[in-house]
Amino acid sequence: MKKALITGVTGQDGSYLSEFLLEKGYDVHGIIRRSSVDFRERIAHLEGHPHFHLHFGDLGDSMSLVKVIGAIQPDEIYNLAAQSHVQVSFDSPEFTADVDATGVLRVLEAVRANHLEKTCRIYQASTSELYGKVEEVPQNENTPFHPYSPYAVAKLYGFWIVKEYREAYNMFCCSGILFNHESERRGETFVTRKITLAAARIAQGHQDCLYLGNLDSLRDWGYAKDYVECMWLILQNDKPEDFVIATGVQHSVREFAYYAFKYAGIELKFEGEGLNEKGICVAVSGNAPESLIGKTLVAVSKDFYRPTDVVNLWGDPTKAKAKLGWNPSKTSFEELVKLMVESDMAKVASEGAAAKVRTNLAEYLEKGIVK
Ligand code: NAP
Ligand code: F7E
Repeated sequence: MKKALITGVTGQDGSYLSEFLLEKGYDVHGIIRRSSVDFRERIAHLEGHPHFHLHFGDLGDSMSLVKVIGAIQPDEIYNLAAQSHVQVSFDSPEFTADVDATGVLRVLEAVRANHLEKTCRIYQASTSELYGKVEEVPQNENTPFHPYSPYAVAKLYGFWIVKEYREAYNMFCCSGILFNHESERRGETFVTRKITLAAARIAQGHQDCLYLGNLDSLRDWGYAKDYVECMWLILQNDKPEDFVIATGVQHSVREFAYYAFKYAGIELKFEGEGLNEKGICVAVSGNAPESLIGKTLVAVSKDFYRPTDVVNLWGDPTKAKAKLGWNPSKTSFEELVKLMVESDMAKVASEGAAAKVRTNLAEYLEKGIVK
């Protein structure tokens, strides 16, 4: 039985990848951080599975990585752990660098310290944020990088150190350059989930208005459940190579909001520009209250603008399609928005006002009010 080690197992991707690898018959080991609060909601359903094991470790602590990797002797490592929020990286740039840059080096060195460099394959969670202030559209494996946030700069180090260890020590280590991927399990401060939760709460009378930043920002959004398959495919390839993983389709934040509200039963019309733009309710359907008609339900706040923002991400997955046989169109943009809204409609219906309290906290975190 093959053994896989996942860092970042409690995150969105870690939870889907765990399910995927368990279904493939792997013995799955995950690293969790020792913390004062247990927050393992995304993997709670896997705890108790005979082939799912958790170990304490931290990307900031090389000794813990050497110990865990030595004890497990994994065939594959998926390094998904990161401070993954771009806005947070402006508030905590040093922490972000330590985890997202030096943390990658610590994983690679822990593999070498255990003399596993010939047998253990390593996947590094790289990102479309490397293209940052983009120099061409769409972006593929040959597009020049231009990182545009402390997060992206840290991830660029991760990308290059993986490439360096591949060439210097002949290790099977590769980066998946993944474009944005979302799901029902997406963290609540990322724009898609913030929108689907807000649309559900507004439709059910628990919130008055959703405040967003740059509505013009363009992203290539896919479904996280489809993307974790690619992480595995990259490690099953004959040789270690880096791959762009994307849908090849681009939409704006405004479009995402339009469809999310539509699936929550609210038709929006956007009026105005920049900070004065508003999404006004022009019609309702289903159980959404008629009293919403005429109200401003989406407004723009400068609190959610970034010092430098990446605004034109659009991936070209040709190489992954050809070499890995991966299908980038399994879940369409509209299907993705719909499944996220349906999940949040159900969540808000069962949690009611409690769902609002949680997200207010998440917004405080994003704005940096709670450090
Ligand atoms: P996520 O939901 O934010 O999960 C991040 C994970 O990293 C969590 O399990 C977190 O653990 C863990 N972590 C953070 N700091 C750590 C540390 N010092 N030591 C050990 N674990 C630590 O992220 P995601 O969306 O699943 O993304 C997975 C990876 O892909 C990340 O590296 C992200 O940067 C990258 N990526 C994501 C996307 C995307 O669109 N989702 C696109 C490209 C690349 P706690 O639960 O303890 O906080
Ligand atoms: O922002 C704009 C924001 O925070 C998307 C991470 O998984 O994907 C993710 O990073 C866009 C940006 O994701 C709000 O300015 C507008 O242009 O959802 P996001 P991200 O920054 O693209 C990449 C690939 C990763 O690697 C990261 O780990 O939406 N935006 N208004 C907003 N963003 C947020 N968060 N909140 C707003 O209110």
